[in-house]
Amino acid sequence: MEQPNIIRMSARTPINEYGGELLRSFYETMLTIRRFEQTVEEHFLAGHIPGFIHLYIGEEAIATGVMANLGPADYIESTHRGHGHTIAKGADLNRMMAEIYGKKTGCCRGKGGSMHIADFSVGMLGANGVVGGGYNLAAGSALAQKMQGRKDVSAVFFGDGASNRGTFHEAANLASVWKLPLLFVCEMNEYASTTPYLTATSVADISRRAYGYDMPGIIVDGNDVFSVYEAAGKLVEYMRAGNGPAFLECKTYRVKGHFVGDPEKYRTREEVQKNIDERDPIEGFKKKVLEAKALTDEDLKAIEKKVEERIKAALRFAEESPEPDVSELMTGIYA
Ligand SMILES: Cc1ncc(C[n+]2csc(CCOP(=O)(O)OP(=O)(O)O)c2C)c(N)n1
Ligand SMILES: [Mg+2]
Repeated sequence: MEQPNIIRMSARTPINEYGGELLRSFYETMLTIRRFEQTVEEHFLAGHIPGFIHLYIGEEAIATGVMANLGPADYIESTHRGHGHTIAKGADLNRMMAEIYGKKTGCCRGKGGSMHIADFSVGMLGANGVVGGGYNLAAGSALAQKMQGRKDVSAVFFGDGASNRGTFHEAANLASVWKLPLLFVCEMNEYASTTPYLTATSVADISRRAYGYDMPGIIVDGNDVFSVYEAAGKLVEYMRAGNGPAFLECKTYRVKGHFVGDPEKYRTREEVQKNIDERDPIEGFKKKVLEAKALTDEDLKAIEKKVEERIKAALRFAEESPEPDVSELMTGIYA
């Protein structure tokens, strides 16, 4: 029998060989996502933000490691938990925050909110409130890239729960048949809303499904930005060479509730705390770079200061922006 082309890997490059610029960008991106979301959480709970909020806290290494391999001409499709992907792809923080506040200056003129942020200027084609709604859109953007003879790729992010939607199988099959440059990035965070992973999914490793569609897969610790970066790098290189789609499975954990306000009756506080204490991607990164003496405390502090200023500015921008005009109520509607 043929061996499945699915492998497990962790980062092999010594941290000192990454170069200071890349290491600083990892820290800045992860910390920007973390602080942006903590700010959104605080202001949502204070009643300043309408709608629903799903937080990506604890999963920052995935968006950061994948996106460090992509440029503005590469496309991504995101999920209902999309702030991290959007920030890592380079969207404007001010316009993102304004969108979450439902303000006129938001990147979708305040009509989309948290679950529908898009910024085409950086190749971020959209968050998506429909679980599993991104695969076929990303297959479309990958098809466009291929037909235009570009070396660019598309990536679709999705959760363990979303991997059980039929849309996954449709897109994976077509991407394989047409050899589309489409990276499937599974964020295996152990829960789909209130449902623990193994009670609803047929395989221990979701990446095994890649085998059925004849695409290579890599499984990594999704809380280790170095492993995500290196694995995604290999798969993106494979796709840019015209070999077709690939699958990256990132093992992570959703440390926050499914949405802000989730009573979390389906798991214990101890389980959550253990993951926070032992697997936090930002704390893990800091420990590694400081131990390797690849960055100093001062390097980290300078980034922390810059991030705080950007978050404060984004919040101020959102708060001070006007509400959309009533006259815009019926514009931008496809019917
Ligand atoms: C088609 C569809 N079915 C159900 C829902 C309700 N829903 C929103 S998020 C979610 C769970 C998604 O879990 P997963 O894909 O693992 O992503 P995670 O929330 O863990 O990041 C569900 C069932 C939805 N939004 N869309
Ligand atoms: Mg999940």
